Amino acid sequence: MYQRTLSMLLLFGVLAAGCRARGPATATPSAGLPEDAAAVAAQRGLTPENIYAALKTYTPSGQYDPYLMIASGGQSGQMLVIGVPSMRILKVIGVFTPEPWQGYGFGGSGDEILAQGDLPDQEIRWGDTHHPGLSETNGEYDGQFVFINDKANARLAVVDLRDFETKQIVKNPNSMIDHGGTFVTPNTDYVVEGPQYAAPIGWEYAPQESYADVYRGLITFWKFDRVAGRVDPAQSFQIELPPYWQDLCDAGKGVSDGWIFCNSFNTELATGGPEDGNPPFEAGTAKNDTDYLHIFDWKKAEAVFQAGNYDTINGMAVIRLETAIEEGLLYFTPEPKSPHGSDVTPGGEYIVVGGKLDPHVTIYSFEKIQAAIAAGGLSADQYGVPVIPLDQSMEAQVELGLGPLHTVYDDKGYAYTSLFLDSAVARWTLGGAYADKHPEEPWTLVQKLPVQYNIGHIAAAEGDTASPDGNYVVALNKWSIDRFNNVGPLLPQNFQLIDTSQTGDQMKLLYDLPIGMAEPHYAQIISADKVKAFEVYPEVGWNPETMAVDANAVTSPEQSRVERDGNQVEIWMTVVRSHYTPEWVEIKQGDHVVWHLTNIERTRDATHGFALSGYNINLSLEPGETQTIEFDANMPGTYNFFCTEFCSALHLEMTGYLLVEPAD
Ligand code: RUQ
Ligand code: CUA
Repeated sequence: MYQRTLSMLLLFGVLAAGCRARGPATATPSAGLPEDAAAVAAQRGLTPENIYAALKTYTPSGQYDPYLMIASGGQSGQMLVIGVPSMRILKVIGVFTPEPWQGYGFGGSGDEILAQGDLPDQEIRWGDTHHPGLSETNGEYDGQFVFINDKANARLAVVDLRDFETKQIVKNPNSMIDHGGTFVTPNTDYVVEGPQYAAPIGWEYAPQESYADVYRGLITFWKFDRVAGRVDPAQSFQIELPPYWQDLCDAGKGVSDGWIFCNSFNTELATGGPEDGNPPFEAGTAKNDTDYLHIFDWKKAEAVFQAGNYDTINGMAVIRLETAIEEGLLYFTPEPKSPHGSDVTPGGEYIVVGGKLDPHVTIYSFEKIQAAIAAGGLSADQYGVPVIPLDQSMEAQVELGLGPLHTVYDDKGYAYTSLFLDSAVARWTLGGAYADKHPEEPWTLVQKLPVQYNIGHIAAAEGDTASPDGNYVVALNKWSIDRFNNVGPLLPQNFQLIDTSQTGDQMKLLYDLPIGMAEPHYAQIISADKVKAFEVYPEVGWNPETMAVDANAVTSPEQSRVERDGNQVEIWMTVVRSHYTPEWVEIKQGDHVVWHLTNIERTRDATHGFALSGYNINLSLEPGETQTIEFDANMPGTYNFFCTEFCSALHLEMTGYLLVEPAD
């Protein structure tokens, strides 16, 4: 009897949570929770809100998520793939850091990709990934590629979503740190890498006193060749900027296609150094009441680049600041105190900028910006960049709370802004072109939902495309404090899933996902049906680096062989459940070994590993995949190679010997 009553109460709660505005729900006992479910709920102390959240997120075994969240992996240098709404982690993608499960960076083609990001005299094997940028067609995610930056070393990586593997890393030849990227232009013509802390172009030595004259900002337009699946540095260019600290950027789309917007701070040109009696950076960079939103005409910049109107610095085309001013590529407009974020509305009409020390978001009108540029007569900043007065560019300001950072959108005319200091997600109404989408006042705060804690970025389902979906928002919280079991003083980050399917003040917190591997920054959430990944590689012998059949693939054990030419030994090996062919490889100390391995399986998930003890070699060979390793057999001895994936009942038997005979 108690359980029957409880189940009615619980169901009532579930329904009430779903239709609070529509008056009391009238549940019948027969529609209640099953008694055993009600007992579980009672035993676990679940509230009606908890049960609603569980029903919104629980994903039965074998069912797929409708969305994939591609998240930055922060200091891990990697990327994460997470199912939404289940919040199940599906994959860590090795990007800037060797990744053992994928055999990325332990002898196979990952070594070459990682080496593309090295400096001439320094190997770099980690990254601080910040902002994933999915490739777009007409301002919509197209599911083909995702790009991400490494803030720590100013690099950019290209991941192909056919196999979720990194294909290319490019090192910015003129910057050593970046931040405001990656983001793409609406058809992925360019992958843009925005700068951060100013430095001399090419990071050459320049003393602090030369800051205003020599230090510069630099935004990079990496040309993306979609057919090759690679960035083409020869077709890429940069624009020199004043030494403000350009921060977060977004590409215009729709009506603002062809333009790019970046917030900035430190227009004070603060150089810090309290040890020399200067204000420290955090004070010096926050002195001015306003900084500058940077407004770029990238289509015109592309034309200037194509006309050859640039300097080549370290092999890269750099459009000089004076050229950018003369040609009308760059404009400024003021932004309030310590701005952060720059997020273009779905139709491209407005640009929303947060203010770390301002309770408002400021909304700029692209139309007004264009009118001001056309009217001319603008005054200039200290570097000669034309400045559009705020009252000529601003559409509205909305007071949201403390520490507004980033903004995403939905299909109901709402914007969602992360409030770092308030630890909340603010839902507010767009006006103007969006006012008829919702019944509320335009440009008004609708709801502030507390999150746990210190939210940085925010992501929404298809939330920065031309047509956001509007079902889910994820808060990417920097602190988790008391949310999880104590695992020591270094705490996981906390991704919190929020239900945004209902209008008005009905956002609900659904689920927490602890990220215990680094501090991710941004994430994007793509509709899962847009991603058409391979189930197995299309043909036996597939080389994931070239995305074609490898000339050294062998398709059957009969073709396996070992050939010697002087001290060069070349091995063609097949890999299949549950053996390597050949199983014994005998070479001599000092031999140079080139070893081709082909997984000839056609069965989904029949991945084999190849670990070679002692030689720091470790591969993952997915069905159909070919990899080549190359090493000098300097250490004599008896070594096993073995499979690291539990592929079959005879997985332990999947091994072989490498005998390295000592040189005499
Ligand atoms: S920003 S610290 Cu993405 Cu808010 Cu980098
Ligand atoms: Cu192949 Cu284990």
